[in-house]
Amino acid sequence: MMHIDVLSLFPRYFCGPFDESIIKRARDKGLVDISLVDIRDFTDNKHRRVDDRPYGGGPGMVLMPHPVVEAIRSVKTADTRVVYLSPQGKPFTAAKARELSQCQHLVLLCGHYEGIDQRALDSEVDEEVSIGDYVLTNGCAAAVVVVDAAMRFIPGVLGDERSAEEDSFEAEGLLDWPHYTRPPVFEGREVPHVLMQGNHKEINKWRYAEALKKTRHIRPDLLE
Ligand code: 4FV
Repeated sequence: MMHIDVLSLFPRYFCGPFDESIIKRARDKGLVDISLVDIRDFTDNKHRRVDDRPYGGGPGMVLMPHPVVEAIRSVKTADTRVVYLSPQGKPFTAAKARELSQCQHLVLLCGHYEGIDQRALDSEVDEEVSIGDYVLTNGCAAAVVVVDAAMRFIPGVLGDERSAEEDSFEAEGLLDWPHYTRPPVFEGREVPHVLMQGNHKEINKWRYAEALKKTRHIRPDLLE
């Protein structure tokens, strides 16, 4: 079973995303164990302060090193992978999601304020990952994205294993083909006939062609 510790200043942030739908079912089925750690529980001052002003000046506050390293060390073992979510990280991809899904123990460190004291990162973090080139109010949202994407690669999490294998970006690295279901005609718009004929060779050819067309149009970079 994969064990994930999510370290943040807002453990309650995760109550919704981790207690619904596929993630909830996976936890209930014992396919993954997710624990929420409050970094503020590891402060060394009676005011439970976790942030302070940046050396060298500038706007905002910085997360202090002590509570961060103590929080990480409180859960870290020999086979732990510590991932810090930050805009300075490597772009998060399906390949990274699959890689992280194979970890026995994953620690996700969620930033806040302007960032975390670099000495804590140098001391305890294995890698930095970014979910995109924009700035969030805190790293918790990024941790939800990483947990959700990684868990889909854990056998038994998705109803049908094929789903993760046939994902966008997985099969051939293309965007997905268009999907249709009943009714056969909706507001005058019909379902493409090839999908109604039951000829799976023709269906797969059509789907691949549609995926390629969409990828060329929306994400030509994926074809390079
Ligand atoms: C982020 C990202 C992100 C930066 C300041 C939290 C925020 C605050 N994390 N991918 N993009 N983090 O914007 O992962 O500390």
